[in-house]
Amino acid sequence: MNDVYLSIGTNIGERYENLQHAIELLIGKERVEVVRISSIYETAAVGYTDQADFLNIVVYIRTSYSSSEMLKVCQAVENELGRVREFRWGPRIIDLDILLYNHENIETESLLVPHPRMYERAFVLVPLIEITPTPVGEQLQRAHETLKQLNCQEEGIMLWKESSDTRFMPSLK
Ligand code: X6L
Ligand code: MG
Ligand code: MG
Repeated sequence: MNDVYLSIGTNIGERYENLQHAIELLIGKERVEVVRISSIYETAAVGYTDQADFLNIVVYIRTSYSSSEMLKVCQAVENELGRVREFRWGPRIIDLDILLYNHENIETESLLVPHPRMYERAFVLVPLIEITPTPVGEQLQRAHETLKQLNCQEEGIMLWKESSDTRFMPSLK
């Protein structure tokens, strides 16, 4: 079994429903076990900033899929929600990125893990740290250390719905 952290973001349409739909699709994959879901954070767009605020979460899953199979699963979920590729860093219905895959460093043409810019992005680090209170391994330790140096208010990260709120994904509670 492989331990995998995914970052999920959305800033088009019914953002909350998009997150729920993506999680339901992940739960529906027979080789994926959704173990933990962070709170939902509303985050100012970075990269290309002239677009709507995002909702971002991090999800911890266990899966027998290889990293390249998991990448295909993420892309399938994006397609099932009707994602169309517009411009780089532009608005999207849903985006699923593999942050961590076990403690591996993966460098292929289609996949870089750990996600190359995860340590610079508060919208990734805040929910990741929330669901990894005891950081195990070099990558999570670095994530925790980096976050201490970021000011979440300056970074435009707002708690939008706490994960203890059982209206979010009641099937997991
Ligand atoms: C300099 C140059 C500084 C580029 C930052 C950061 C580029 C992030 C792209 C950057 C730079 C990205 C989300 C988002 C995107 C999201 C929020 C990206 C790719 N995805 N903003 N921007 N949440 N809040 O999920 O992450 S586009
Ligand atoms: Mg992304
Ligand atoms: Mg992506």
